[in-house]
Amino acid sequence: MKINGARMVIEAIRHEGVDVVFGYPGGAIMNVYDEIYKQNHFQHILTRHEQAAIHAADGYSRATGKVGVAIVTSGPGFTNAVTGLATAYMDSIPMVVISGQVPTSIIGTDGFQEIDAVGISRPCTKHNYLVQNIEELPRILKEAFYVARSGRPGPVHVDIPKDVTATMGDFDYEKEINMPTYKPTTKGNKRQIKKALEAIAQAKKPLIYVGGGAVLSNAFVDIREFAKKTNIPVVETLMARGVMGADNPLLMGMLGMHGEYSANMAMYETDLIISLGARFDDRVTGRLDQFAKSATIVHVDVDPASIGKIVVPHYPIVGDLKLVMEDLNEMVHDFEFNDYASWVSRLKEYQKEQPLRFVDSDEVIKPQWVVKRTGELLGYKAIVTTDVGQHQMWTAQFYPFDFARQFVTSGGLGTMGFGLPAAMGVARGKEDKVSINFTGDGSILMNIQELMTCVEYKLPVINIILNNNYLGMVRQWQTMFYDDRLAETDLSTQPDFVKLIEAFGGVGYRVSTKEQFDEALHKAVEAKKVAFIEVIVDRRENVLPMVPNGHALNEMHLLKD
Ligand SMILES: Cc1ncc(C[n+]2csc(CCOP(=O)(O)OP(=O)(O)O)c2C)c(N)n1
Repeated sequence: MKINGARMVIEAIRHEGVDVVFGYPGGAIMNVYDEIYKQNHFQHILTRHEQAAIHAADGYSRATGKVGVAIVTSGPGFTNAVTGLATAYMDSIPMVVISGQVPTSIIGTDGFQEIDAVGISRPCTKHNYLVQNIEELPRILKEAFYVARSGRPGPVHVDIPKDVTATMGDFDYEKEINMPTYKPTTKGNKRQIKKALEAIAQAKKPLIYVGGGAVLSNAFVDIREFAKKTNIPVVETLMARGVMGADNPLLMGMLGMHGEYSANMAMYETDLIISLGARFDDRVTGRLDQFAKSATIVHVDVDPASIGKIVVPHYPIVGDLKLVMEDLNEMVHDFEFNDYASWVSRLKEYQKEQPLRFVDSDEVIKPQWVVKRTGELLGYKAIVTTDVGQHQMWTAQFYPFDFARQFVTSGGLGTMGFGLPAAMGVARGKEDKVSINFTGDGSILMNIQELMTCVEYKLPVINIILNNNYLGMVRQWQTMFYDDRLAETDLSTQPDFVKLIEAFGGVGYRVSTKEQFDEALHKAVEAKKVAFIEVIVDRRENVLPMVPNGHALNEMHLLKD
């Protein structure tokens, strides 16, 4: 039976088992929307901006592990989507973004709402396609989902001209994937794994360094098992929060620019790094020529291109982390490991000497307190998203993450405006959890229009606005490194956040005492509606520890008593 190209898009989404699509219509994508109108296989959520549609699909993917799908129109619809694509790309999030394009006969003529979408998306997608004719559409759709989720995951963009969505063709979706130039390695090389284990067994101060790949490959149970079996301490990147679980005795905390003292010192002193799905980002390594100077490095990654890109490992292992961990856990029994007890206790001493802490106050609410308190009250019952800034770092530091996929944040790109739409995707994908978004008074205004989407689709996102009347993170750098010259970071001119959310149809609470916060959080959870809890916090609080730019990991600014 022949169907049109637009219907093929619907059928592909249906075959992939996707139950929600986020998007925004327009001229070039109308044929697809006409088919969306007629179908009942999946829900379509109309966001109020294309950037938000991509972030929502992204948040949905990060929380559920499924491929996120978003649909936008050509020209301005697509260009609005670019920040979302780049955000997902930097964090390797599996996603398929479908855009409409002007008809093939008009391409290249500067037609109305024409833009070179694949030209623009190339540097911020894993792969992209401009569909030339109806015959290749089914294959491209199938490949798009496959490429998005296989190997190192990432966003894939499919640009479809309007005449292609109108043309009738055969839809044969079941056929095998045949991509001769794209064959991701999944199984790690056993001999190499064995050699790595030999080195690990002989190290004196080995350290497991876990990154976002651990979340993407669902390897967290295996990593916990490996650490426990070998008694090797673990540090997590921002993207790996939750992999070990906050109470795990082997977890030395998050490392990096705002990492915990114990974690950064562990990385500074280790003689063997076991990097699991991490990419040695500059926010993690600090000054590179001082990083892990004499450590042996084992680097496991599904993407061969990311191995050796920043530091050259002694034992590279290419493979899907979950499968490699299964091998490691099986082969570990053949080795006699050194006793790491004294190394672990040394790091525990560091934790005791310089715990992650803040100076609490009864006069004014400290932002760290808000995060900690939310964790005490909700813990594993919440999935937590953030925007970008100080509040993001405090959330990473102080929320007690129990499991992978509990923390949804823009790491690689650091995109303000990510939090609210991503939390919508979480709320839709994880209906049994509370969707909490920690945000700043700067970030929340960047996609504020999405409150309307939350109201329309009953997405009960609770936004906790840590209101410091500043673009806090930038203000912190100005204070510390620019002699307190606060160029364009004062946000004292503000909307009435409570009235604002009420105007959209949500609920809002303004809070300036601890008691009020507890009550507001309780009410917001009960309300099951999109909510603001605007917390008036200490304006001048800084995120510490901090490794200043260009410094080594052991050169942290710490909190002074
Ligand atoms: C889209 C975008 N523009 C600019 C920045 C640079 N930036 C990083 S943090 C920050 C300040 C964030 O302020 P706010 O949301 O109020 O959070 P706070 O740091 O006060 O917690 C800015 C401007 C960014 N990350 N993203």
